[in-house]
Amino acid sequence: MNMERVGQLLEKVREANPLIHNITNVVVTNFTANGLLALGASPVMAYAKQEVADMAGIAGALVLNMGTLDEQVVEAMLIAGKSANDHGVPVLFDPVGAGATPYRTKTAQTMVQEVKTAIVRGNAAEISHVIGESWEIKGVDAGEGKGDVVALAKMAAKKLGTIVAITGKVDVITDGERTYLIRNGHPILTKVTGTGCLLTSVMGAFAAVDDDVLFAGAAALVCYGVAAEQAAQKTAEEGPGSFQFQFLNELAIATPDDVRRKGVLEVME
Ligand code: ATP
Ligand code: TZP
Ligand code: MG
Ligand code: MG
Repeated sequence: MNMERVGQLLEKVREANPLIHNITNVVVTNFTANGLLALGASPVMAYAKQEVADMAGIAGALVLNMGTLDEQVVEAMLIAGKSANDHGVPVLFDPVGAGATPYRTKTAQTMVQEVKTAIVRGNAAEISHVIGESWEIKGVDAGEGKGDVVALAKMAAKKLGTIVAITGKVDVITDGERTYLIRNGHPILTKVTGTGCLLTSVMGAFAAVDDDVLFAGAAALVCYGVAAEQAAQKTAEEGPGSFQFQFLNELAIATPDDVRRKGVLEVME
């Protein structure tokens, strides 16, 4: 039943071709735009403070990613986020590297205070630092923290009043009450930069087409993980370069039936 719905949502994204406004980092910009296009969404990157309110207001979702911060980007994110809130546009936030430096941690905390987010997605370390808990972190990669990721996600969701997704070997998404676990994906995703950032934008595309943002986020995690598995099956032995290209292909060609057959989505009571 759930997997049927995941497949339907994938089709809905492709039919609706939602406009996704991204304010993201310089590392992943091109990969993110190509990944959204492959999936069937319509990406736009717009940063000028003179236009971000207008762009966010007409988007299907706004994705704020703090991978390469500076003062102007932060100002633009706050303007865009507030406009999205005013227009009922879901805001997704990726607190890249929160905890790595005080500036990143402070900015992430400001963002979740000033902007009403629909989904915050990050690794366990980033999410823990957004809520003021400590978790080992190195740069933008999560350390091998030992905490309970489900408990952390629920605590963050309740504290921030938003849906929280923590990704890694297993992905967790929760609104603090309902929780899904997703066991798709492949370790080679960790060898291509921007696979987390693109994922947050892909979740934006799913959130843009369904009001049940928790399920839409879970569906995005399943589809993304299945596309990665299919790409890895064809290219993992060659290495991350071949995988990266094939992954874009699989975002475009993975079918609702692939997702139904290979998706692993658990509901936690
Ligand atoms: P990090 O900086 O910790 O790598 P990130 O922002 O890149 O974080 P990830 O947690 O790597 O985000 O998530 C990106 C995608 O990679 C998700 O679909 C996730 O399920 C997948 N993924 C990450 N690690 C693994 C793993 N060991 N096995 C399978 N899939 C994984
Ligand atoms: N440095 C700043 S942003 C960035 C790097 C390497 C990309 C991080 O991408 P992801 O998706 O979190 O791996
Ligand atoms: Mg990663
Ligand atoms: Mg990341």
